[in-house]
Amino acid sequence: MRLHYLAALFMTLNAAAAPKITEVHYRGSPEDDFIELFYEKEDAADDIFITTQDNDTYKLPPVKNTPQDGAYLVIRFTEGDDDLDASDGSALVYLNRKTSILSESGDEVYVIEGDDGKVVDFVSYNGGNGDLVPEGFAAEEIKAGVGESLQLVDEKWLSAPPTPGSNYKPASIYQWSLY
Ligand SMILES: [Ca+2]
Ligand SMILES: [Ca+2]
Repeated sequence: MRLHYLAALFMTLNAAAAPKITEVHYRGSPEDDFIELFYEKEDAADDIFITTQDNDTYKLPPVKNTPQDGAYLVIRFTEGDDDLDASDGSALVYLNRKTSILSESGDEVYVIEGDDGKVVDFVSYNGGNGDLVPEGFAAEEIKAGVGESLQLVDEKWLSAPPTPGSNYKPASIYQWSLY
């Protein structure tokens, strides 16, 4: 009985899994800027949307071959060749725009799952630009330094040199620049 209960619980947790935001690069040119998501192997891959709620909602293509320890999807805004094979730990998608979807003066980033619009992850920076903070999330008082991006390291947001497709590993805590 106990085993059955645990199996059911595990399946429920898996069903709720979805990618999370791990990096936001908003201070560069449209070609430089990107959003990075981290996919666990079991994360839903085929019904995920990204938006800043400024007339820019995009459905993300499914990421394939996510390895056991997960993979990063780098979302770039201009034109290029997608690489949706995450077997090497990262994948890349281009939204084919002329401009970044990230406002340099402040914005919100939402990861949405399914057609019912459930927000599965959220971050805002520089005070946002007026869109709602979803229930269960908080507005973060964070901003990136010049030439740097916001990165989630050990559950904390910090500003560091960009690491699209991988995670930032500071040699010491003194290399973290917090704003
Ligand atoms: Ca916004
Ligand atoms: Ca990164």
